[in-house]
Amino acid sequence: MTSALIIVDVQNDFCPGGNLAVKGGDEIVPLINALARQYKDVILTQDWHPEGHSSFASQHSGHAPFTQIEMPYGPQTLWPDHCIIGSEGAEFHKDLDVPHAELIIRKGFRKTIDSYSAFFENDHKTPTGLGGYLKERGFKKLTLVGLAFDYCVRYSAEDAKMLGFETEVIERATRAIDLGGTAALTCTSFQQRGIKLI
Ligand code: VGL
Ligand code: ZN
Repeated sequence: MTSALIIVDVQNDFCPGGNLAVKGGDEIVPLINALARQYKDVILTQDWHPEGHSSFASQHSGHAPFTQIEMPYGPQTLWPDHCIIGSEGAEFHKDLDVPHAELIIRKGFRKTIDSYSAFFENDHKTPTGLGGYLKERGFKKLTLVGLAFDYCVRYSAEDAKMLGFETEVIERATRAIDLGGTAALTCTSFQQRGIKLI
C-alpha cells in the first residue's frame, strides 16, 4: 500500500522558547527524524501567518489568548502571535532532519481565516490542495506526527480520514496544547472516526 508520512508544524514557535510553545514540543524531533527515514514519501506542513492574522488575540481588543470568539466561519480560538511569515518562529526546528521531504504545504496564509488542518481551512470548505496532491500521487494510507496533537494534527487527521485515506497518528511523536481537555477530546474523536492512534 502506498503510504506517506505527514509531519505537521514542527516549527520553533511550537517548541519551548517559541511564541506558542507546546510542552515538550522539541522532544519529538529525534523520533520524527528516525520515523522519516523509514518513509520514502514525506510531506511537511508549515503554519504560515501574515502579520496581524485574525487568529491572533492581539487583533481583538479585550480578548485574551486562548479564549474563543465567533468568526464568520465559526468559532475560533485566539492565539498569541506566532509563525509569522519569514520569522524565525516560523522556521522548522533546527534539528528536524528530513532532506527527502517532497512537499512543504503552508497554511494559514489568508489573513481573515485560520487553518489548523493541512487539507481545509477552518471554514472546513476552502481546500489547501493537499488532498488533491496526495490522491493524484496515489497514496492510500497516511501517517501523521508533529504539533500540536489536539489542533493541527487532529484536524489534519480528521480531514484525511474524511477524504478516504486510511489514517493513523503516532501519539508519541506528537505533543498536545491541551486547552481544557482538548487532548482527551481528540482521542475520543479519533476512536469515533476510525483514525488509528498508535
Ligand atoms: C496550531 C494553533 C494555531 C498547530 C497552529 O499547529 O497545532 N495551533 N496554529
Ligand atoms: Zn497558527
